[in-house]
Amino acid sequence: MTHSWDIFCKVVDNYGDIGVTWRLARQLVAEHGLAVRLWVDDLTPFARLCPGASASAAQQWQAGVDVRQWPAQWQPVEVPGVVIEAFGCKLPEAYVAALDARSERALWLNLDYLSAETWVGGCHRLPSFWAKGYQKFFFFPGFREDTGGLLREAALLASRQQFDRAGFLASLGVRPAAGTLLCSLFAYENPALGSWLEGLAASPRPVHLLVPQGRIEAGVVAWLGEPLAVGTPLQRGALVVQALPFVEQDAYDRLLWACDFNAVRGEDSFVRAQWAGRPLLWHIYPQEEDAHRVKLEAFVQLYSEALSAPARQACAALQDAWNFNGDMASAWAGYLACHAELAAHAEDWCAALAARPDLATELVQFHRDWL
Ligand code: TRH
Repeated sequence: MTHSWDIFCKVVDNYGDIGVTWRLARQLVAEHGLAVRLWVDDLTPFARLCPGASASAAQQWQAGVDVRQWPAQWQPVEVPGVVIEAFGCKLPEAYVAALDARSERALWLNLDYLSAETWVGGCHRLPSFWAKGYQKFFFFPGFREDTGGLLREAALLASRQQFDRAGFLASLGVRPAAGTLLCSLFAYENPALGSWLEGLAASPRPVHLLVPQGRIEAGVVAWLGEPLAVGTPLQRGALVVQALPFVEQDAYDRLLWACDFNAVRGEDSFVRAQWAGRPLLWHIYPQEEDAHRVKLEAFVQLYSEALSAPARQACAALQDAWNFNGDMASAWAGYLACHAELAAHAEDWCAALAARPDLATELVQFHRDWL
């Protein structure tokens, strides 16, 4: 049972909780030869990321992962050698009791949220003591050497290099005019959206903005002043806006690779945009009392260390305006003035991150060391 892992996922909202755990589960199976059960309390978002999946099956196999509906009434199951609770979701009491009672110790991990803040390194791999002295370890993803790294499949960057961009875009009905800056937009509702769209429409370089269906769409439609049908481009000044369907998770990666600039949100799309090697605009998950400001600043600071002062300033101004309702039109103009440097930097940043072990490998190694 040391080759069997359980991952527990509670969907708080949106797609990030399942997005991260589904990706991790697939990679542990495909690259580390593990048997993985993924327990999910709400399979509806899962079926959107993985269109072949059922939103209601008690059990299903997807990409070699044993996907289970986490039942409201927990039924006893055998506890495997490794148990991951994602983002502090609470395990069923009966399951914890079975974990405690297991004759051979099992490794219990809490996979935490991603942050570039320096305190993360001090908490990564730390144990906390549970009832009966059972240890649970905190495992933190991250950008720095002293963290658990980021989810990255072994073939990810090579696949990006070989990717048929024109073919992929044509399959979505996207035909950007020559010289256009192709952008994608995935975000929560955002009061700064209007000023960004104004800035894009007035842009000296034509912009083609792809908008997968989701929470930002209503704001785009309000700014356009007319409905936006999936696939039909609408033009305003230098800006073409085109709605796309919500695509499956691997296709979303390709969408990020295909674009010159990506607006992303949450945790998982944010990481995938970095593996795309393109400049990104991060709509960080908003927290009470602006707690996300510190997290955003920590990332921007780390990300910008190797940039010239003007590019660093342009990058910070853009992220700040987007997240805290600033003037996106002027922040975008500032960004465009540094676009070449920021585009080159995005590739360098991706390469530097890729030189580190990925999160799944770090988890497997941690388990080996613990045994
Ligand atoms: O959806 P998110 O905002 O998710 C989360 C949750 O809200 C969570 O509670 C919170 O803690 C976390 O953010 C910070 O953003 P995220 O993490 O980027 O997840 C989106 C997923 O959706 C990601 O796996 C990519 C996927 N996706 C597709 O598969 N197809 C698409 O067309 C798009 C736009 C996204």
